[in-house]
Amino acid sequence: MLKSVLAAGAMIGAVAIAGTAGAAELQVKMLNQGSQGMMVFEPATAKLKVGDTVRFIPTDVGHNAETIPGMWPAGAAPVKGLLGKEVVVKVAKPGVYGFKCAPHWAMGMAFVAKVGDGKPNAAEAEAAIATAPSMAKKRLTADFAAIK
Ligand SMILES: [Cu+2]
Repeated sequence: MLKSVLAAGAMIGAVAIAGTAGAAELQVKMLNQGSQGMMVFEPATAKLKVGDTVRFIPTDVGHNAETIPGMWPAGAAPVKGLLGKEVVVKVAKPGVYGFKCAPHWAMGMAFVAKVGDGKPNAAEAEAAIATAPSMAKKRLTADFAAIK
């Protein structure tokens, strides 16, 4: 309970109105140490509107943000950010978007966004948790519960 309250607070604090047609930008930090543990995206989950953007900020070096195979809406362009570089992703289609940090995927470094109702690929994305490394599986299971 406390965990979800903290996550919600962080999310509200990080969403800034971008000025165009109600679209918002969510800032996600890539951290060596966050409130939920080591090697994390913070926040680790979000519920977004179609047309919002997510800005991944490498607060610590050695992280990237890229598409998790099987956790991406059909027709949305896959993302592969460079190590230590900011990446801005516009979520233009409804669905569930999973991002991982490639160097820390085995440690469970992942971020999941539900965009709109998430339905186009929600079931498929959740099923893809089974293919993740064990630490990622654990975090993703909690992340998917948080965006329902
Ligand atoms: Cu990382």
